[in-house]
Amino acid sequence: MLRYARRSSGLGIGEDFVAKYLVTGVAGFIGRSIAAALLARGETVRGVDNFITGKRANLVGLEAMEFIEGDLTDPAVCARACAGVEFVFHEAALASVPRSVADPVGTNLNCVTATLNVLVAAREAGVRRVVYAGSSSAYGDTPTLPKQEAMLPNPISPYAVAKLAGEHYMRCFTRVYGLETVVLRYFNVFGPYQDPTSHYSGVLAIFCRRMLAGEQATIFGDGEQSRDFTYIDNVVHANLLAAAAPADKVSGQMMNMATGSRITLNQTFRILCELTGYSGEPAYAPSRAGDIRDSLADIGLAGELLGYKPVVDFRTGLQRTVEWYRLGGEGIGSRA
Ligand code: UD2
Repeated sequence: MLRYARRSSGLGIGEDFVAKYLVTGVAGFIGRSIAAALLARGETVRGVDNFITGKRANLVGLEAMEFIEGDLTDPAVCARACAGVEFVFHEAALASVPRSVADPVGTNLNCVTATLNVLVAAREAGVRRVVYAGSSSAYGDTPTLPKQEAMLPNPISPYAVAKLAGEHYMRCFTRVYGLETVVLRYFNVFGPYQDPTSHYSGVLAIFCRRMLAGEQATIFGDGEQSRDFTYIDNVVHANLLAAAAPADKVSGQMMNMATGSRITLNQTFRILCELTGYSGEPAYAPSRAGDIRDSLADIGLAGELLGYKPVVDFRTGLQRTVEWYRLGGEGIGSRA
């Protein structure tokens, strides 16, 4: 029996269309990248987004996907999105530490309530597995490096609390309801399609855009804070592995998703000067509230449980990212 009927024509979604994969937050850069990889593999995909931070332009190239515009804080949207699917990649969130400091309630709603709604709908729809986008911010500002999964979480921003609550809900739904869940704790993901236009955007997207335009970038703090910046292809690769891995090995588990190396913002700025041709100096401004000093992952567990190894290193990823922004990728969306 063909469980997942494919749509019959190149235009529109036939009535028999049933997606095997749901990607939430599909108009965001991580969701978009996962959906593109699934479609390239010939999978049937449904995506959902409310465009609070996602961009319509990011859906260009994903026409083979069924798309639902809707908000996951609405249980009816979650039910529609989950109907018939086997795997959910839950990427939707209101990312950003400073955004959460400014609006903790909005972050809670779009991260915690939405995640709980997705889990309830997934369970009711008979979804097999939910793969969740966790955040390295869960570790907080503890000095021990690298961060290992067994360490006690110590979230220091509303965003970190909200993303961590989602992790707990995942594990709880596995234990209590038998729904398979896998948590990938992402460490500062970057790459093409990341929105560089908001002051809540990831630092590398902001820096690429500004430096390519010959504008000064601002470093918050002394620039000696460090991150395990993770190129998007590594995260996509890990998500596909997490969906396919045997349940007895990965269900109910949480693991770091990163590269296992770190770099300071000052060093990163210098590399970006080389890659973009920018020749000025950065401006320095006071540190942001809720900011973490150093972040570095131990990626041993993902290696053990998923067979994960980074597929693109930081410098190569940064080169590709700069090129994408240089070619005007932002807002165009058609460059894969
Ligand atoms: C946190 C998480 C990350 C992800 C992200 C989502 C940590 C260690 N990481 O990233 O995994 O969940 O949240 O938003 O908690 N900065 C500047 N200038 C700018 C913008 C940022 O200096 O114009 C600094 C910022 O103060 C921070 C660093 O760059 O020290 C990285 O900031 P970010 O917003 O890209 O990501 P971060 O680390 O808050």
